[in-house]
Amino acid sequence: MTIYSSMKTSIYESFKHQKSQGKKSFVVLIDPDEVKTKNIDRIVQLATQAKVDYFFMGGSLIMNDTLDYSISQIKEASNIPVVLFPGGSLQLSYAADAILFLSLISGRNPDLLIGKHVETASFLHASPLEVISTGYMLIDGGVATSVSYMSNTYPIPSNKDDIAVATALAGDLIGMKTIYMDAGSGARTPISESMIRSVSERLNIPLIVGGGIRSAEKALSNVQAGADIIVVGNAIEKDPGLITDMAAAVHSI
Ligand code: 1GP
Repeated sequence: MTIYSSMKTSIYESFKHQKSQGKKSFVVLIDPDEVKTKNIDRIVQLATQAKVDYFFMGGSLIMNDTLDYSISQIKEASNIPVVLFPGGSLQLSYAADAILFLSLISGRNPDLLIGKHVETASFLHASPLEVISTGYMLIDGGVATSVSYMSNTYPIPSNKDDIAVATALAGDLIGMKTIYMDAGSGARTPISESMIRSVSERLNIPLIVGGGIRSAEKALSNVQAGADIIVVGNAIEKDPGLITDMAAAVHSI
């Protein structure tokens, strides 16, 4: 019997279950173009020890064809689910467990609201991947980000909590299953606790937050403000040892 991707919900169910229990999740973001093989081994080992909840895989550019290989390396060494966080429609792999099906709802680029979705829908529907509809919101992080440039969209200004709330609510009302607020990889200023709190207080679906988080203290203050899932990439690429303290801080709630 064919199991269509749209029928699979186990990772999203775990997002919702954790939220209903008031528990928080920690995600390590791996850019398969930037992390060398030896770094992946170390990151996966530390992540397994620290009980990291998920790996997200993705980047803004495709430099090579290492995605399948990187995922298979992770799968050999750990049971942590791998979720695709694609920077483009070439970043698809059956080796992953799920994919964030991203709509860039902070922007006004129709290609990233419906165009790419049409291009990839048939592939995804027939794939074994769990597809998680995600309202993706880019928030100004103080530097021009790859996502902003590549998507040809402006981020939401960092002090406009009301616009962030309205955008997240619109995504929820449209029927998206989760909201991902991202200051962009390497953001100088991560998303403020004030904005996270304002959005999370009004949202019933899981809230993912990332971009420029560099310390366990920041990860903790973000979950205290209402983020359900914290994503860290850059800081861990530079210092994989951060995984232990960051995961412990997020799981302490
Ligand atoms: C970027 O939210 C992620 O899309 C993570 O950002 O690499 O800055 O941790 P960093």
